Amino acid sequence: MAVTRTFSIIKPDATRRNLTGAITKMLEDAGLRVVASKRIQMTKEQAEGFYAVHSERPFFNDLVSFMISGPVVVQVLEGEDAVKANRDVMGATNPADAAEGTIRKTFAESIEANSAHGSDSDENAAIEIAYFFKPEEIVG
Ligand code: IDP
Repeated sequence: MAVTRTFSIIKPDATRRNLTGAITKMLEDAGLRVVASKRIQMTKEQAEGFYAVHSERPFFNDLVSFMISGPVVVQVLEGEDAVKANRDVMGATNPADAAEGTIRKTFAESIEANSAHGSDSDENAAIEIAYFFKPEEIVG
């Protein structure tokens, strides 16, 4: 298994409840290393671009409003098969379906305010990392 990178967001519901450290510890305990991290206030345009794949979904406008409702922490994570390791510890999109011990089962408030984002493929990880980080901001 190769060491790869993925992209993570600690979402506004989690930063509002001061869970940045708790969620980062769960990511680290899952074998992931934070090689870039910054706390930002996303603009509406940034959030719309990030979630463009969902632009036809009924929840799109609410999702964009939620993602700009407060600060987020964007991170690049590195580890063995990082996309899978991150998605495993994050848990299912809907916290009602998420396994015990996952970030979303532990912290998510709803299917929308579900505390964390993680890329779903190596290809999307590369696109999402480049959307928020310059190469020199990533220090492995
Ligand atoms: P993922 O974040 O688990 O990969 P996606 O299907 O890519 O799930 O959805 C992106 C985000 O959109 C979710 O994390 C969640 O915040 C929001 N979302 C997904 N499905 C719904 C829904 O049915 N209602 C409201 N928000 C949703």
